[in-house]
Amino acid sequence: MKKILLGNEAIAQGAIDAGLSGVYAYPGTPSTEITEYIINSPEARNGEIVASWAANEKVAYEEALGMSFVGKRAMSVMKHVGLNVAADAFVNSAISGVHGGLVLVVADDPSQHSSQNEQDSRFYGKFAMVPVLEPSNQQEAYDMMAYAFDLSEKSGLPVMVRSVTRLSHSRSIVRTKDEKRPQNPLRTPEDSKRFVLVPSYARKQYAKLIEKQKMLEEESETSGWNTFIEGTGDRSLGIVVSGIAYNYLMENFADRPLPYDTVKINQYPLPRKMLRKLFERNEKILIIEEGYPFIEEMLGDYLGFSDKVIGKLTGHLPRTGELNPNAVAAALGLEEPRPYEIPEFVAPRPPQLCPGCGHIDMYNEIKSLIPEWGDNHVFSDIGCYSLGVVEPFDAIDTIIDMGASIPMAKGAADAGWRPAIAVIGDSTFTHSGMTGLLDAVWHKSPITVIIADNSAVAMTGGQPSTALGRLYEIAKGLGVEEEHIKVVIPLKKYFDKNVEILKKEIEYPGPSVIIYQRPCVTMSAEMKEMARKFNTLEPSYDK
Ligand SMILES: Cc1ncc(C[n+]2csc(CCOP(=O)(O)OP(=O)(O)O)c2C)c(N)n1
Ligand code: SF4
Repeated sequence: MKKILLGNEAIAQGAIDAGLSGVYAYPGTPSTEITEYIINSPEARNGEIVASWAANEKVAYEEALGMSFVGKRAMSVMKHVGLNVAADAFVNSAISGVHGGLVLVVADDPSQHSSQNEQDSRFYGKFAMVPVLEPSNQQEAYDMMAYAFDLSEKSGLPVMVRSVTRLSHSRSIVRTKDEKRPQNPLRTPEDSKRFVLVPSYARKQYAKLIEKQKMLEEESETSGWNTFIEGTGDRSLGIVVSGIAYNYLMENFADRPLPYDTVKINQYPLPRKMLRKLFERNEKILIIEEGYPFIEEMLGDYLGFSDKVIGKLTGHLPRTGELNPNAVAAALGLEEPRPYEIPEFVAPRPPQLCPGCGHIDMYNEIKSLIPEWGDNHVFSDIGCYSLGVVEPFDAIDTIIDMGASIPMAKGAADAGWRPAIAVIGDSTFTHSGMTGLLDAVWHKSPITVIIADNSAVAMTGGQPSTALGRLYEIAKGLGVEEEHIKVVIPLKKYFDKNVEILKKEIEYPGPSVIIYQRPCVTMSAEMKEMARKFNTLEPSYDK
């Protein structure tokens, strides 16, 4: 069947057709549509496939690992920085190995369209010593999923599929299979002790992982995903091109044959024999890859004894941002680059909070007190409320990674900085803020934690928040004294009351929590109804 699919949808459909039993994810651009597609699939709706948002990426990956342990095919999906959160589970699951096929899909964001950095997940794959697959187009993304699950079961290892924004978020015709592979039956591993990573077992498992590397390299050589493309005879240059960058290369040769021998990389570890042949036959080697100079660092001459390898490290291609066909044309020294620039379809405009958003009232209240405190007292986090950093608010001073606001406020308070305030969203709080608050409670730190509770994971499109209706009880359970857990409603009419509460809690020399509760105005009717049902707390205003 032919379908027009986003790269993310092709990945999702490929997984469904490959016998997927469960997907576990935490939302994050550019990966979110993969899980949303499966959640909305008939298979998930009728309960054949478990499709759920987890509290964070580590939890998501571990849930997928649990499903794999009992023999089923499972997938975990996240954005690149999410893998920092899941890294402990991911790296250790390469040591234990998996049972049912386990595929980790990571979407990288070169150019940082919607991210704090443009880190390249391939390094994590290499670090964990597991296979990495990198599709060049939507069809490959679809086809690769079946292969990824097969390879995971054949090698007994998790397999990473790496996408990038441009692939995840562009559409193309994809031919899908008419028949779905049935799901695996429930069956636990015969050698289940390998999942017990105490040193006596873990050492053996690590040795096995090392042994498997030969087989993985052989697989990269023969699977058909890596290809040696013969050029028409120009031996001045050979090319190594990976993932989506293959399209940028071929756009320059749409109307003529490729003159250079080219190794197209879609699978790691790198295919040594193919690359050796390329190196032996050609004078220079240009490496074209989206992301960090990952292949280039491996193949390049670190000590500079020769200048055979060129690419991002040698300045032939840009180090930052996404590649494009023009950048590749320049690296190839093509005299007549294609006669058009990369079009700007959407004129860039600064992001802003939606009219009527509760975060606006919250920041107006915080901002009214900043003249008293001075700058650099408000540590914040990642979500729609990050927009408190721009005008007209200019109310927050740090945004580093999900969950950093509370520990940073505590660290500053430890150093004697007063006041020390953390502003964190409801989903970010349950993702990775709770442990920071527990620490602050244990040390009786004088910090004020403002939870911007809009009952949704709004920034990534309004997914349900695992925090819904639970924040008060969580804060209480973590040990915050009840008289210092306040609930306020960020509406203009409560401005004075909210500022009064804020001032009082900031004066309190211990940890306090103020829950600013008002649902995101863009939420679906269904989610608004859920919020009405679960947000039952009375605001902390004097009667
Ligand atoms: C580790 C990590 N995972 C995912 C993301 C993507 N992301 C950014 S903000 C956010 C959630 C924000 O939700 P919430 O804290 O409730 O704030 P809101 O956007 O609703 O105001 C997510 C998932 C990220 N930046 N980092
Ligand atoms: S999506 Fe919701 S939380 Fe985000 S800015 Fe708009 S109203 Fe505010």
